Formats: sequence, structure tokens, C-alpha cells
Amino acid sequence: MLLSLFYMPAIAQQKPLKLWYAEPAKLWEETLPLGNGRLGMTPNSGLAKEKIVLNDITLWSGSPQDANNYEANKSLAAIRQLILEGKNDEAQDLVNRDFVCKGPGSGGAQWGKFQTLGALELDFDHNGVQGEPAIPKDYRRTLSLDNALATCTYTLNNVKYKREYFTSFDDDVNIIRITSDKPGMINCRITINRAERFEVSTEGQELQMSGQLDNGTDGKGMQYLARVKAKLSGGKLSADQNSLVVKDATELIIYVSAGTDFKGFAFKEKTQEILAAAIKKPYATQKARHIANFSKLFKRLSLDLGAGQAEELPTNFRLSAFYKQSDLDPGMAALFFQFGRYLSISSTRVGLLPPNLQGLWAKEINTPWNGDYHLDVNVQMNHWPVEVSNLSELNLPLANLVKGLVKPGEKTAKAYYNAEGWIAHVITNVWGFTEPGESASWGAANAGSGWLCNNLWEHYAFSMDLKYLRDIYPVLKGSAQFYKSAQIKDPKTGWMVTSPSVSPENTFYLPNGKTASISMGPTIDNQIVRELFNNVITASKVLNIDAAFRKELEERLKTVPPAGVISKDGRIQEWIEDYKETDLQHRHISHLYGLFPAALITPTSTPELAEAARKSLEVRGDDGPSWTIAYKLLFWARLQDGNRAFKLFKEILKPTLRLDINYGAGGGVYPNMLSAGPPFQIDGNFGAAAGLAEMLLQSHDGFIDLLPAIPDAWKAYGNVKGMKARGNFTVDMSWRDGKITAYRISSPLAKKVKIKFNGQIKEITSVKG
Ligand code: FUC
Repeated sequence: MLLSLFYMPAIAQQKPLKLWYAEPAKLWEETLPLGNGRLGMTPNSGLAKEKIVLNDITLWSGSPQDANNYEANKSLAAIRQLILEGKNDEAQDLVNRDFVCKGPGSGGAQWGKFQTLGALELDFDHNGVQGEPAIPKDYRRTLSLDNALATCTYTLNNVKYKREYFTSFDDDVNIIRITSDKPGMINCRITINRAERFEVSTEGQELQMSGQLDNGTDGKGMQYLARVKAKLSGGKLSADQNSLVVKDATELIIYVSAGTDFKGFAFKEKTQEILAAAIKKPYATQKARHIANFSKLFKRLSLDLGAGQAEELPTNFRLSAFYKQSDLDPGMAALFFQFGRYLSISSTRVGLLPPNLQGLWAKEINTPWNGDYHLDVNVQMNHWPVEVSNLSELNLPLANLVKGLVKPGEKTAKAYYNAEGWIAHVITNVWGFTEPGESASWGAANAGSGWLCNNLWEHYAFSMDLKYLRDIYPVLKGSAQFYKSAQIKDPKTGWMVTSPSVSPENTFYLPNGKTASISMGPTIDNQIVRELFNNVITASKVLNIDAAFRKELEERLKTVPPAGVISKDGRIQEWIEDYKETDLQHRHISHLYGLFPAALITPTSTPELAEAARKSLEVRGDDGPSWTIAYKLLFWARLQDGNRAFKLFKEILKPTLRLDINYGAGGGVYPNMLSAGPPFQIDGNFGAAAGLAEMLLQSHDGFIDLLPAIPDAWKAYGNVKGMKARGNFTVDMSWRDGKITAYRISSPLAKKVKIKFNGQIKEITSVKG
């Protein structure tokens, strides 16, 4: 077969990417997510009662606080000494006493919660049939990933109804359009509500909901406002005290404009201006512009892994079928991958906030884990697919959040470690929290800030954007300064290590049988420090600045522990001592950070460590909350075991309706394809999307590797266009029977690049443009 650098066969017109269902959503976990990076909505498409949960990514309770214990550093020497003496349990008591944040931390009202904005409800009177109407015919609701558009269609009493929903990427409002194919058949009451802290009123024919959240101090926290207006063809619109009433309309378009005063946003004026502009526009133009704006990002990449008959099934049935017999539905992986990209585009936007634990979709006030940002894997995982899947700019909101942590993190570094630079520990919120968490067992992990720097670095590695690198250099440097000045020498090995720290959320047995989490130099910290120092060194060379600091880091690197130490039983050691973990299948697998997202452990450059990583994974098992399964998928992809990675992909698509807070086995997916920890946590979606990409393309080891971990299930045929590799290369490729048949590597300027495919590495020159 012809193999060519320049030739790419025309891509067969890709089938529409769609989720669809034959009934209304009964649970929120069946509703379909729409979002434009600021506003979100999840309609249930109920027949008699439509409930649309609303979100605004900036809606947070709580407020900024200084929870640093400025006396903490006085206990530092004692804590470190106890650890050196092997009395980690006693050190842990001291950490709990002196080395946690002041106050209740994430359990307090000042910490805050990302929470739902509320719900828009439409109570329909289907031509006189009140309450749940007679069985409709041809009910169908869909979500188009290509167009970021949801629909619901049904026939009732011989009238065809259609609802169309989108969160406009053009007008920045939520839009719901309802039509009937016979004149005057739309009758409904429109209301809006939330569980607490709200007032509803009407002003003329505008429905409003407003309120103020708790800031945790004087109660006067963030303010918000939602405005709802309706436009009709035919019929009559009226307003009463707290609802809009639609009578005998043929077309009803509802606009929801919402905002908060986050960062001083003039939400009252802005929501009005935005609404006025939106309502003026013809619907067709509005919808076309929405699709065009969304598509600019979404259409950058196409992936075809073949199709099967299962595609015709409603998505909930398709998921069940896939779990039972995955080989009949090769397209499922492409759908889930593109759903991940869809969710990225929908849950963040340049200039605003990164996706939180639930992206921007929360159905309640008490969001699990406050819907905040966890820095010991979760928020980082949320960003793992964006570079490789050609959505690079969606990394920037995270970079902004991280920049905002530098100042408070400098205070925390001084208060606790008497160190230079900045640190953030395990959790943060939109209020810039960097202090340790409220419990030693997880709160004192040092990995957070360094791990965030990996995300910031990857944006540079993929984009090669020097202006960006210059901009973030002080952030990376400040983080490196922290680790450098906070490290202590382990007298046994001579290595320079963090202390006190925690291997995220994990616990071990001490030789005396007691347990502890506090230790010095957990493996993840050592890997993060090694990677970060190397990145700062590279950055300072590329930017030609800071030679003195670069030298210091080069010196220090000589005493930083290696990327991994192999334990007696052949695994990567999680701690500096070969402790036994209390839970062999613990969900966190932090000591494999060097395998992913870092590139310190690879099958080619460090085969022994790669083998030890494999053993670690075998012992940890394949189950856990969904993010864990996604992380394991990524690890197996990096170990280039395509079939094992595919098995984990199957695991992450295990259908579930569990809603409990799970820390162990049992992750999966809800009918709406959102990832189930349980509960809903979006990192599983993003981690899996990143993992699927990693099976098709890798670029962390000095060359671009095409199909490094392709499973048997995808071998027959495949085609991808628009994936990204480090160095700002764009990769298109096709394959048959597991062998590359055509590829094209392009970049803004033609340059030399090494590429590996079909078992050989060769150097080529990329195509310009
Ligand atoms: C960490 C994880 C949990 C969960 C939570 C949001 O605490 O250990 O599994 O993902 O973050």
C-alpha cells in the first residue's frame, strides 16, 4: 500500500456525533450537558414538566481568607526530626496540631462551594391534557456534539412538538426554542427557582431571580442575577408575580441571561445588555453563529475508528451493549473521545475559570467536595486532553488560576516552611487558597503546586509559544524556588527531599505496626521536583535569562532522588522507605507520576522502571473511582499495552446509576455519558479522552510515535486528522490492519522531526502550514 508523507486520502464524511435517548431524563445523570464556558444548562426534556438545571461557572459561595498558621514554621524542625527518627505517627500528630490550615478549611463556609444557579421550569398544558400527558409518539431527545445543540421531539394528540436548546457561543445566553407543527399549540408557565437564597419577581415581561450567597463571614457573599425573557410567534405572553405565562403560541423562544459579581463583573447591567442584544437577533442567525463559533474549536480534529450497528441504539442501550461486547462498537471510543473535547469546549473559556470537579455543571447547592479544585490529580487531569486534542487555548484559564496562587502561596511557603517561592497544597478554590488542608492525612501533600506547573509547561511544549513561556516563567521559577529552599537532606541516602509531605491521600504501616501518611520525600514529590527543575532549566535557556538560578538548579538536581526506586517486590516504591501501604488498591497512584504526566519513566529510556511501574499497576488493580480508571488507562497507554488500555476504557464505560460518594471500586459512566466516581466527577471524562489520544499518538520521548498503543479492537481501520504533538506539530494519519498507510505531519514552519511508525524511527521534515 502506498505510504506517503504528503498524501492523505480524503476523509469519508464523518457521521454526526450524537447522544440520543427515547425517554425524558428521570435523573439528572440522564440529562444532557450544554455549556459555553461560562453558562451551563442540563434540560431533562420532560413532557409535562421541563426542568432545566442552570449553571454559571463563577457562582461560588465563600470568600478569600488567610488561613495560614504563621506559627507553623516553629514546629517544622520538630516534625522533620520525628520523621527522620522514623516516628512518622508522632510527626503526624504534630502536623495535625500545628501544620494544618487555621479554621475548618474546606469544611467551612468561608471555603465556599461551586453550586447550581437554580432551575428553569416549564409546565406544559398540552392542549388541555394537564399533568403527565398521554403516551407521546416518537419521543426522542438528542445532543449533537458537532453543533453543541440539544433537541427533543415528540408527537402528542397529533401535534408534533420540537424543543431546541443551546448555550450560545455567540450571544452568551441560554436559548430554548419550542415549536408546534400546528398553530397555537404551545401553552406553558415558565418559572425559575433554587433551593435557597433567592428571590423571584417579574419586571414587565421579564422574569428575574436574584440573590446573595454566604461568604462565610458576614453572610454577604457573591451576588447573582438571572433574567428570563420570551419571544412568541402567535399566541399571548403575560407575566404574573413570579412567572411568565404562554398561551396558544406556535413558536416560543426563551432566553436566559445570567451573571454574578465575581471579580467585580457588572452583572446587573451586563445581563441586561446581553439579553437585549440576543432577543433582537433572528433565531436562525443566532443558531448559525452559535454553531460556527463552537465549530471553530470542535472541528479542528476528526477521528474515525469505524462504525458498528450498535451506533443505531439509544445511547443508554448502546453503553450497556458496549460493556457487554465492545468489539461490536469500535465507534464508541471516538464518540467518548469527542465527548471529552465537547465537554472541554463547553466547560471553560479563555479569560475565565478552568473546569472544576464537575466542569461547570452542578445540580445542587452542596456539590460533592464543594465542586472545587483538587490539586493532587483532579484539576490537572481535567486538562490532560486539551493539548493533544487541538484545544490548546483551553489550558489558559488554568494557567490564570495558578498565577493567582503565587502571591498567597508565597505567604504559605513562609508561614509553614520558612521557604522562598510559593506552594499550594491539595485543594484550592476561586478564592486563592494555598494553605495545607485541615487534616494531616491528606492536607500536607507538597505536590500540588509542582504538579500544576506540569500543566503550565505542557502548554508551552505543545504550542512552543515563547511569549507564553516568558509570561509563566516566574510561576515555574517560584515553584522551583519553593522546593529548592524547602528540601532537607536525608542522611541515609544523601538525597534532598521535601518534608513533611504526603503521597496523595495514601497511608502506610510503620515497622512498629502503626500507620501514618506523613513522610519525607514521597516518590511523587521527587519526580515532580526533578521534572520541574529540568523544565525551569530548559525555559531559562530558551529565554536566555536567569543563568545563575539555572546553575543552582543544575547543582541541586545532582542530589534529587532518581525518578523511581524499585521495591523488594519489584514495584515502584511509593515512599522513600519501602513501607507497606494500608490499602494495596488505593485509588491514588501518585508514585507513577513519572510515567504520566511526566516522561521520566518510559519503556525505551528506563525499561526497568517501566517494568516496575507495570507491577505497581498489576497490584493496584483496574478498578476505582472513574478518574482512577482513566489514570490507569493513561499509564497502560504509556506502557504501550493497547489491549490493557482498552480494557480500562471498557471499565470506565461501565454503566452505573450509583450516586454515593465512592472512594473504592465501582467507577463508571452515567446514561448521559458523564463520568461516575460516583458521584458525577468530570475528570474521568477528561482523563479517558486523554488516554484514548495517548493510545493513538505519543510525543514525550523525543519523537512522534504513531499508534504506540493501538488495541486489537481498532486495528482494522482508522483515520485521524488534526491531533497535536509536542513541538507544535499537527498529525493526520490513516491505518489498516494496525499499520500506518498514510500520514501527514505539519507545523507553522517546516522543520525536522523524528517519527516512529510501523516499527521504525525516521527523521522527516514536516510540511509547512
Ligand atoms: C480526591 C480523590 C477522591 C475524589 C476527590 C474529589 O480526594 O481522592 O477520589 O476524586 O478528590
